[in-house]
Amino acid sequence: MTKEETAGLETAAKEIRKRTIDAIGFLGVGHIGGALSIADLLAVLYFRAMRVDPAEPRMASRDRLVLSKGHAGPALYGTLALKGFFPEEWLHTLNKGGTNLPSHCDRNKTPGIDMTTGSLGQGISAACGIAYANRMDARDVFTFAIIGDGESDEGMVWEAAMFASHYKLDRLVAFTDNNRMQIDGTTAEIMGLDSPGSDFVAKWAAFGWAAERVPGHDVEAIAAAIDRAKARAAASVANGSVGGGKPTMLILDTVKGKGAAFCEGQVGSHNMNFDYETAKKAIAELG
Ligand SMILES: Cc1ncc(C[n+]2csc(CCOP(=O)(O)OP(=O)(O)O)c2C)c(N)n1
Ligand SMILES: [Mg+2]
Repeated sequence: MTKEETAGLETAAKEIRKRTIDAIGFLGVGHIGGALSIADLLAVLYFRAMRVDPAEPRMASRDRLVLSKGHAGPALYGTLALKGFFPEEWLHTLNKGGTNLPSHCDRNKTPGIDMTTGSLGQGISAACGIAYANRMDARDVFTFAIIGDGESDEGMVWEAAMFASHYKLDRLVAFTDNNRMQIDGTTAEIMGLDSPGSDFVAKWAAFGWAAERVPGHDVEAIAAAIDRAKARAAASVANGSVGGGKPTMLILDTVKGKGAAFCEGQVGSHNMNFDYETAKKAIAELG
């Protein structure tokens, strides 16, 4: 990746953060922590990795994204607005009556949203179905899915893990937003799934996935890891076995609330009240 490309993605991530903070701050409450931790990933997905067309949000040949941790919807709305899926003004209607942007993702309300989510565990399972259906329809598309580390406490996540490897869904590329915090505590104290000797990479690999750990705020590293997943899928096509390989899980080590001093690294950032003045100050600090 060129220096210019990296700088472009970093700028996109910053713009996504600004829109996310602005939208939630304008409303006064929301899931700011888990939204900000995926901004860099969303920048890489929508400004490099995914084939999407804002003018045709439902085009059959698009790559899909399922935001399984649907409470981080505002970060995806910031991304979709930046990409041109809908007018920026919509961001100030977040979670208000009659809005097209509910707090959690709804595929029937928002252009560019591929799956309704919010009930943790279900999104990754839906992503498996989408990837499987696209293969049946011989569509050359990738399905991406983002789950939370706390969400990974849901048994349904591991049912999806079994399904995807059994059916060799090598065009499914999933990410765990490993920000080490969940609703009211650290993952280490509530359900330590990523501890030395029994970590996320080993768990997903044991379920038959190609799994690796990636620094989650490094756009270049995220892009390279997605490129490797795409190369693996292309190799299985070259071998004459479309969809013959492993699904990919990238464990992104992230920081909850990344980029906003008023909430970064705090468990309390999960669903936080903050006023518009605080939002404006954090946006100015991003530069
Ligand atoms: C099935 C289900 N149970 C409980 C909740 C309530 N809930 C919303 S977010 C959350 C914590 C999720 O933690 P994590 O996946 O780590 O999210 P992040 O840190 O990325 O915000 C919980 C328990 C829910 N949305 N769905
Ligand atoms: Mg978390």
